[in-house]
Amino acid sequence: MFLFTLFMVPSCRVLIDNLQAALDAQFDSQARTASHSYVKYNNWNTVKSRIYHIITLNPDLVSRSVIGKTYEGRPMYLLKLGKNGANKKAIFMDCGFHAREWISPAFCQWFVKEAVETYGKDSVMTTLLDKLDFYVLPVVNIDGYVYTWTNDRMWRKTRSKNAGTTCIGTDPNRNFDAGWCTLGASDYPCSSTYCGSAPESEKETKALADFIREHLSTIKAYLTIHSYSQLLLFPYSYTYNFISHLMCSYSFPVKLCLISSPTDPAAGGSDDWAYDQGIKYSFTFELRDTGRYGFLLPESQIKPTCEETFLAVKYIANYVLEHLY
Ligand code: DDK
Ligand code: ZN
Ligand code: ZN
Repeated sequence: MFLFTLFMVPSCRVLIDNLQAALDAQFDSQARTASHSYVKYNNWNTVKSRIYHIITLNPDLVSRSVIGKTYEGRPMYLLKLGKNGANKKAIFMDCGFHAREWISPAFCQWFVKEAVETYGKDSVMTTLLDKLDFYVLPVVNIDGYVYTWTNDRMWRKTRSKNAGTTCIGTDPNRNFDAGWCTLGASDYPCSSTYCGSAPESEKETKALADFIREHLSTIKAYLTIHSYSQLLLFPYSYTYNFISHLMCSYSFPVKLCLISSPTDPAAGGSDDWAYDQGIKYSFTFELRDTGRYGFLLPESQIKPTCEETFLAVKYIANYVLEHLY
């Protein structure tokens, strides 16, 4: 959202004047070990082993499948959470579309942990997992995520090669077949919002879209987790929507404002595409913060961010369960 806004508005504003200080400040948690922690940012290897661990400990609630491979050949793991049951409807949630939005994969991990820990204790979560399945894709753009740990913390796109240029990558959230590359996306491969050579040109977006197409009869909600801005966005972003809804709802259990993005079009997004497939509860989350740290959100904010977002996801899931269609 942030970079995109820069293109759209005539004037710019410096949000972070000392980037190195912000880079250092993100690792402010006390626990500095190589092992996994839910209140730290974890690299892909650590996330991967934690996924394996959680399945081993909760075989009756969590299972794993591979929905495809990334451009660089990494398996894309999809977790399925829920008690075994017949004809269950499902909620699909993904994290880590954009490599530098580290709080996003942190939330998907938190969600899985919190769901299995509160099953059998919290009555709402117990009902949710008894009656629904959650498909959780913890990191969509794994290659990009790895690259932010090894080379460039601020990388956003995939890591695929583009013909005729040395510029790398496509914006996975401009790569879906929903008004593809019309508004708020670039057809220039060097742009951070490059839409790709065609809809689903990226192996990662193709794998995600294929899975959703194959499970359309069961998937009733699509949630995609990004940062930052603290917004909850609903379709469409591929058209100018002059009916702007801004509701910072008081009944909603989080401090998030719900908007459709009328002034900031962004065609080719997964939420709009999922909505067009008939999934009527389709939302993009933009987690903390509002710009103080931006993508470099300090680790001390992982817990509060995940707690408030968990409430929101639980609330939406419960609503979907009570309004099955
Ligand atoms: O992809 C973006 O630029 C942001 C998340 Se960083 C979301 C844009 C609005 C929703 C796109 N359908
Ligand atoms: Zn964003
Ligand atoms: Zn994003």
